[in-house]
Amino acid sequence: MTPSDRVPVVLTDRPPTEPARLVDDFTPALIDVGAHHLCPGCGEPIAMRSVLEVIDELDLAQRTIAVFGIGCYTAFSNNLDVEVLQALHGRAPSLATGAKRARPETVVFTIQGDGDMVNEGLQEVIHTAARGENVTCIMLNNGVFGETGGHLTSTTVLGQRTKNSLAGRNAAEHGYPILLSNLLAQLEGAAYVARGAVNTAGHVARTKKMIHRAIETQLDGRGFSFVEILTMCPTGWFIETQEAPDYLEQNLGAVHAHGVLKDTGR
Ligand SMILES: Cc1ncc(C[n+]2csc(CCOP(=O)(O)OP(=O)(O)O)c2C)c(N)n1
Ligand code: SF4
Ligand SMILES: [Mg+2]
Repeated sequence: MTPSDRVPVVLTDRPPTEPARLVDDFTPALIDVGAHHLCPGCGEPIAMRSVLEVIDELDLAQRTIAVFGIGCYTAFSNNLDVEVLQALHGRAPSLATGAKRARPETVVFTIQGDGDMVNEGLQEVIHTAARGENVTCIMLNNGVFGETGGHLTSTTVLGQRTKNSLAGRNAAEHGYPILLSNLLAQLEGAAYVARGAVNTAGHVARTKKMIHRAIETQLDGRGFSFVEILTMCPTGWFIETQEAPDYLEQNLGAVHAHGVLKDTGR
C-alpha cells in the first residue's frame, strides 16, 4: 500500500474541481505575509499562529517583544507585527530577561526549538526559570535539529530515527531524552508550566489555552511561565507529510506527555 492509498490526495493531472483557498485568507492579524518557506506539514507555523492569536486577542500587540532563537521558526522573525529581537543560539531567555527588566510594561516571550533551548542553551532557561523571571518561554519541540538536517537532540525519544541515529535512539549509545517541562516544573520560580501539541485540532485548541494562561501569568507578575509545544517535522523525521500527526502522537507524544504540569495561580 502506498501512502497515497491511505489518505486522500489532491490530484494534479487535471484542474481542481474546487476553487483554491489561499493560505493568505487564514493569516492571523499579527503575521504580515501569508506565505512562508517552511516545509508542507510542518507544525511550527500552527504554533506561531496560536501564539500571535493570543497576543492579538489580549490586545497586547503594541507592547509585545518576541525574542527568537535559531531554527526553522526563525523564518517568522522578519514578518511579525510585534517587536522582535534575535538572540544568539540558545540565549533567548537571557535576552528576554534583559528586555523585561528594562521595559517591565512590555510582554516578553521567546520562541525556541528543542535544539536551541535544550542542546545549545539549557542553562539559560533553567536559570531564567529559577530566578522567577517574569517572562514566557515557548519551546517548539520536534525532537530534531530540523533546520540543519534532522539530527538527534536532547529531546529525541528512545527508538526515534534521526539523521545520526538511523537505527533509532538507544540509551546505551545516545543517553536518555530530557523532559524539559518536567524538569522546569520542579523549580520554585516557575509559576506556570504546560506541554501541548499541534497534531490535532483538539490539541491546537488546548495549546492555545495554555499560551493564554502563560501570558496571563506574566501579566499578573507571578513569575516564569513556560509552554512546550510538540510540532510535526516530517522532513526531519524522514516520513511522509501526512503521516506526521500520528507519528508525533505515537513517538514524541508518548514520552513528552501533554498537559498542565504546574499552575501556581489556581
Ligand atoms: C552556535 C551555533 N551552532 C550551531 C548552529 C547551527 N544551527 C542552526 S539552526 C540549528 C538547529 C536548531 O534546532 P531547533 O532549535 O530544534 O529548531 P528546528 O530547526 O528543529 O525548528 C542549528 C544547530 C548555529 N546557527 N549556531
Ligand atoms: S525541517 Fe522540519 S521543522 Fe524545519 S520547516 Fe521542515 S518540517 Fe518544519
Ligand atoms: Mg527542533
